Order: sequence, then C-alpha cells, then structure tokens
Amino acid sequence: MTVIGLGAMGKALAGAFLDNGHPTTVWNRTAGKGRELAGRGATEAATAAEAIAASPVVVVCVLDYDAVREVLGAPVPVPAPAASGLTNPAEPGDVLDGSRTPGTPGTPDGSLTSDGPGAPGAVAGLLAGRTLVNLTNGTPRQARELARWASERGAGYLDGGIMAVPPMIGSPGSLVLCSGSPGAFAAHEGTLSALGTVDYLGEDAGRASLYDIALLSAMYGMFGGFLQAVAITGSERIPATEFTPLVVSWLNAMLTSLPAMAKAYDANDHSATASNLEMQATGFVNLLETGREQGVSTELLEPMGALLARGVAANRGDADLSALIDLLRTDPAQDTDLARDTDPGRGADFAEGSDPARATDAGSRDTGSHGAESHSAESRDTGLHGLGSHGAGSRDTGLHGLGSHDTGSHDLGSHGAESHGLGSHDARSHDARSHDLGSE
Ligand code: FVH
Repeated sequence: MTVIGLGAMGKALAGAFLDNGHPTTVWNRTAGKGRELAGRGATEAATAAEAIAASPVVVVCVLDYDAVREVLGAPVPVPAPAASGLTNPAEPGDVLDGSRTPGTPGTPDGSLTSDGPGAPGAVAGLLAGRTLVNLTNGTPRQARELARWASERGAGYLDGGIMAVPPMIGSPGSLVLCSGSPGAFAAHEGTLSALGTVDYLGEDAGRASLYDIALLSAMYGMFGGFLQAVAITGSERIPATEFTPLVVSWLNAMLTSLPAMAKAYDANDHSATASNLEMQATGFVNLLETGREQGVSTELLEPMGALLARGVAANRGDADLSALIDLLRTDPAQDTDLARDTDPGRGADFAEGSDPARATDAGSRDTGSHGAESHSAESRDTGLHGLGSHGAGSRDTGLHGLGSHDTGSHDLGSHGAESHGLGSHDARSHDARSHDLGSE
C-alpha cells in the first residue's frame, strides 16, 4: 500500500495498514510526518512519484481536491455555470491551472483533459495499472471528474468517504463508504477492510461522496444545535458539562423519529404528525427571541426558522416536519441521470416545476417507484450495498462524530422503537429518567 498525505487521518490509515501486516509506503508534502510510521515498519518515500511507484494501490488522503490535484498533477476543471444564473467568466469545460485563473479550453463536459502544470505529468503517468483510492473529502462532481481523469490514465479509481475520526480507524465502528471501479473494489476490498467496515456503494464514483456529504450535513446540524444550546445555557453561567447530558438524552430521543420521517418523505405523505409545522414555526420564534434576549447570536437558527415559515406559507402548516425536505431542493431538475435511472418517478415529478406547494402535494409523486419498501435498507438499490447494511438497529454514527473520539458503538435500537420526535408522531417516550443530570 501507499498512503499519500500524513495528516491526522493519513497517519491513522497508514497505521491501520501496518497493523494488518500490509507493507506500506508513505509520503507527505512536509517532511518529518512519516517518522513515527517508519518506526512501525513503513517505508518513507522521498517524492510522491516514488510513493506511487512503490505500490499497486495508492491511497490519497489530503486536505482537499486542490491538494489531490497538486500531488497527482491533475488539472482543475471549470464547473458548468450554476443554474442560479451566477456568472462565471470562464467557459464550461475550461481547464484552470492551480491558481484558478482561466486556462486552456477543455472538453465540453468539464472533464480533466490534461495533466496540470504544477506537478509533473510523470506522476500522473505512473498511475497506469494501479488503483487510486481517494479518501479526501470532496463533492460528488469532484469525485466523478477525478475518476474520469484516472481512468483516462489507465488507473482504477475508488472514491471514499470516511465516516470516522482518526482514533476510530481500524475498528469495526469506522465506516468507509466507497464507490467507483467494481473491479478495483473486488481486488482490494480485503486490504481496505483494514480501515474498518467498508461499504461499497456502486460504480458511480460520486456516490460515496454524496453519502459522505449528506451524513456530514446531518452531523453539522446536530453540532450546530449543540453549540447554540450551550451558548444559551452558558449565558446564565450553567456549566456545559452539567447541561450536556440532557442534550445527549434529548437528541437520542429525537433521533428515533428519523426513520418515520424518511418513510413519510419516500411515500410523499407528511400527514401523520403530532407536531405540525404551524405549531413548530410559532414555537421557533421563541428560540430566536431567547437568543436575542440572552445575547446569543441567532445565525445558526435563522435558516431553520425561515424554512419553517416557508413551509407554513406553502400551505403545509398541518404537515409533518418531513414536508420541508422538498422545499430545500433549489433546482430539482438537476437530478443526476443516475438518480433518474434508479428513481424515474421522483426525477420526473421534481422536474415538472419548483413550485414548493406542488412539489410537496401529498400523493403527487409516483410512490410506486420510491415507496417505503423500495427504499428500505435491503431493497433500495440495484445490487449496491447502501448504508442500509449499517441500519438504525445495528449502528449509530450519531455519537461518533468529528467532535467525539469515542470508539465504542451505540445502538439506536436501544433507545426504544416507541420513541418519536418532533419530526413524527409524538414525544411521549423521551424518558423522564434520563433527565436526571446527576445520573448521567
Ligand atoms: N480528521 C478527521 O476527523 C476527518 C474525518 C473524516 C475524513 N476527513 C478528511 O480527511 C482528509 C484529511 O484530513 P486530515 O484530518 O488528515 O487533515 P490534516 O490533519 O489537516 O492534514 C492535511 C493533509 O493534507 C496535506 N496537504 C494539504 N495541502 C496539500 C497540498 N497542496 N499538497 C500536498 N499535501 C497537502 C497536508 O500536508 P502537510 O501540510 O503536512 O504538508 C496533510 O498531510 C480531509 O479531506 C478531511 O476532510 C478527516
């Protein structure tokens, strides 16, 4: 194995390969970060090219895609102009150099056409016949572009989203979402499993990133809420350590409502609720008001307040929180071809217009093609292994976020199936006993 990038995550990845007996070569832009790994048996390469040449599998885990491109000598493509009407001085398909100024024209589809000027083409040339496993965080579009570029250079490509923090790597609780070349995955699944549980999401190189970004979006919602909560209580000098157990208990209770919300979304039936949107929008004003009264910024809360108000304005005041999901789609017509292929009903329905009221009309979607059953953990996709295999009953990533180094595993199922959040039916099972701060 070769691991390029020895930040906190790259070091953990290389360490896990070493722990599992895989000969490992490492390289990092700034020298010295491989010393400890060398002491554990890793070979330190002097250059990225030397590192790539050393192994059939090259794992890259650096800060972002700009860094990946710099290391590999891949150019930066110009994205197609956004449908929002924002102007872009460059033409779609232009290729930018590392400084992001318009460069030579590329292909109309925006693919990466030539090797970048910063890193030598010699580095990219070394990839032929190898598998590039890119575990750097990025967007689905970035992943697809890099996959195409790698394939044009004769390399297999796998993109990964690491749903773990560095101390978790190597444990079963560490989930690595992976997508891209099926052949490359079949050949290297065993090796990659040194990192934890590896979940292959299929041939579309962008799919792992899509899931990764979606999961991180959920995580940051939770963390943002926590920051707000502690700022509010902190404004009255309540120690965060005293209050936090109550937050954990409350969030765990609310988490149990997510499967019901998902079911409502898939069925496009948001009618079952004990906590309607109008009630929530009215109550939400108090969150904003309290922030102002207590001298706490409302910047994290305002977007949610606006969305609730938009839901009510779209005549969904009697609906469940799940009705708001469709309102978040700014350009439903941008569904990828892949999404349309697997879910023609949803794509066609969204494409008909962006009228929020219409889009959220109960029964207006083809529930036959994306009903609750078709999206269930086991049956959802076409032979791909979705997150369903890590379903609510078996795994809880909620407590394993970037803010926690807890390597244990937590089971959503243990919070009880009858527990329902504001997002679904009732809040009756939020266990009063867990409010006992002293016992937490
Ligand atoms: N750490 C985490 O909790 C998360 C967990 C989920 C996955 N993320 C993603 O993993 C990528 C790497 O994150 P990291 O934690 O290793 O990040 P750092 O410790 O900050 O190390 C950054 C490495 O990237 C190298 N690097 C930066 N720019 C360049 C460049 N232009 N050329 C070559 N290498 C570059 C940097 O090198 P150096 O500064 O030591 O020379 C580090 O090796 C990331 O995508 C997370 O989102 C981590």
